[in-house]
Amino acid sequence: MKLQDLKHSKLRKWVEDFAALAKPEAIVICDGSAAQYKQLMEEMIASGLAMELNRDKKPGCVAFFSDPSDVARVENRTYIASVKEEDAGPTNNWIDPTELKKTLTGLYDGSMKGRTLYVIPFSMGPVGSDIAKIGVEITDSAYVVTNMMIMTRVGKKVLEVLGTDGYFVPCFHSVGKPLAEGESDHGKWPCAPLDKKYIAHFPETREIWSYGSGYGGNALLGKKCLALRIASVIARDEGWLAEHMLILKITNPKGVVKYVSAAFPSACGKTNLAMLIPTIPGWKVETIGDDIAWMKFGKDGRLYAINPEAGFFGVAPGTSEDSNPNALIAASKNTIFTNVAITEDKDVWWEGIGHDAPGKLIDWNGNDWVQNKADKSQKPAAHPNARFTAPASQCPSIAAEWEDPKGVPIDAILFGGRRPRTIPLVHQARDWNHGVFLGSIVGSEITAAALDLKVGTIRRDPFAMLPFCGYHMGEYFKHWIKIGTRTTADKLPKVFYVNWFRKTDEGKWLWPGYGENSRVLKWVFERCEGSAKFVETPIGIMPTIDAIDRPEGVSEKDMAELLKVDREGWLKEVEDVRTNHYPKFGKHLPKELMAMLDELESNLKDCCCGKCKC
Ligand code: O2Y
Ligand code: MN
Repeated sequence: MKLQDLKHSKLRKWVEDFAALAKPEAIVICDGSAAQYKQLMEEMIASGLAMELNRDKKPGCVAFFSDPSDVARVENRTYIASVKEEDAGPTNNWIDPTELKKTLTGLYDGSMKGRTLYVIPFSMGPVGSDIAKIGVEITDSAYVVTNMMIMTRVGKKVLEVLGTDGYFVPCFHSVGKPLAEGESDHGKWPCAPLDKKYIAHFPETREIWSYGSGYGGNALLGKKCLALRIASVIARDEGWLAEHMLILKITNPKGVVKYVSAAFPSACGKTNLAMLIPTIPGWKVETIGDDIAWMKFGKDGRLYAINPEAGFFGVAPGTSEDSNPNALIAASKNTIFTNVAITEDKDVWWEGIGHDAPGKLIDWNGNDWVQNKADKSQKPAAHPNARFTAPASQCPSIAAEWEDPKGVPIDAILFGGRRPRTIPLVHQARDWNHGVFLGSIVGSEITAAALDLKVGTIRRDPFAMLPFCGYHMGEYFKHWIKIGTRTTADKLPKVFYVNWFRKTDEGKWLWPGYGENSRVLKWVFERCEGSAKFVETPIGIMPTIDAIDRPEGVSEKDMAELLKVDREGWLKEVEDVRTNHYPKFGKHLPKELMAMLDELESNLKDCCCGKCKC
């Protein structure tokens, strides 16, 4: 397809204007065809940017290796450039939009010299669905194009829906590495230095401008940028929810189905939960999505969720037969691997894959690597944030209705995070506003030194949306409260807080996790049906000690610990929320949440012994 083939005059002019600024060598319109995907891959393999993997072991798979400075989302270079600083709120980086556009226009000037400008028309959500949103990304990275072809729906059908004047979210992306006359990348990953990287969002005009990074969430602009940061603003204005949530389907032995969405901060196992294989006989879990949920009210007053994505951009290290066999199958063909290690027979390997490295590897930096288990300081062969980009349709646990444009009716919403202490295995909110309170205090233990945070401390990540909310988080809390007034209480999802990450004082896991989490899902399911055994406690509704069958290795004492109300720990939690967390939101904090905090404190103080579930 050529630029002249674009029937949408505004889109054509937008591309022409950007091309005049970025000065690419050529312009290609992405039609989304398998032939185009193949051609781009072949070009990248020929140029040395990509490595074709073993055709027998990993058919249709390729590996890429990024620049060491470009390996993950960069939160400190991510901006919400609202007109007023106050509207971005205390949890986002803000720059005046006029100033930021001036800086970025300067950087985009000539940034695509020697490169091809690709135009990617993409749909978040099934093409043509009422809930879907269309974006168009301009990029100079064929790696981005091929990843977008897996992660979203790209091409001609999207242009047909756009017609001659349909609305699209405009997204600019450049790797920020123009080529001089005759220069080539020589197979090296192109990007700009950290201080030149910008992931910018303009919420009022609903634009995304990204520069300098070719990696993941910084460059695949449909995902975190459109489907969360910009969509959260659209959702606020239109009365729905754009959330950092997986969606799963649970079927009980009688064939009754419930749909659950769950928000956990990044690196808390959302993909594993979304693809879980239950250990309890007769129960089935299927996948609708692993990262993002858009939830809108149906005519029946219930919240319906769609997964706006078409693929998984999953973390490879730690993915194994034990932790997530479905993800391994999803990524066994037609998959793009980034920053994994490569075996001598051109297969992939990463730390936590479930078997030792088979002989000599090439690590993600391109160096020879031989596993030395005795050397505790040996650098990993795969980058800890190495990824697989795999089509969702290849996942064995994908639900038949995963692309249903109506979405699926949500029965329960789970919040959670890594909390080694205090937070029990599961508790349920008494009502919607209590659920909003639980979402607002979500936190997770820092497991790796990052973002200047100390390992072992708790980072609050409300609704797991801290890096992804496109506006003031206090106003986002208000939006959630308002959503609860839009229907009757019986139609709203029930809200739960789960914690698979409890540890003993000696640092041993109290709960085995993975497939055994199905026991907790069963209690959630039965609470939605009204059949589960429960008890009211100062923190909310909890299972009785015998309501959840114990997995092997979990003693009665462990279970009591997992389901205990730790009054002292919770009072410290209240204190932390009151002094460190809530004050950040100032006058934007909804009064309902402060009232919930006061009620929790008085419940804990009124409790007769602090141990019982009175
Ligand atoms: O590091 C990146 O660029 C990707 S981050 C990511 C990818 C898939 C799903 N979730 C996340 C996240 O950070 O929440
Ligand atoms: Mn995520």
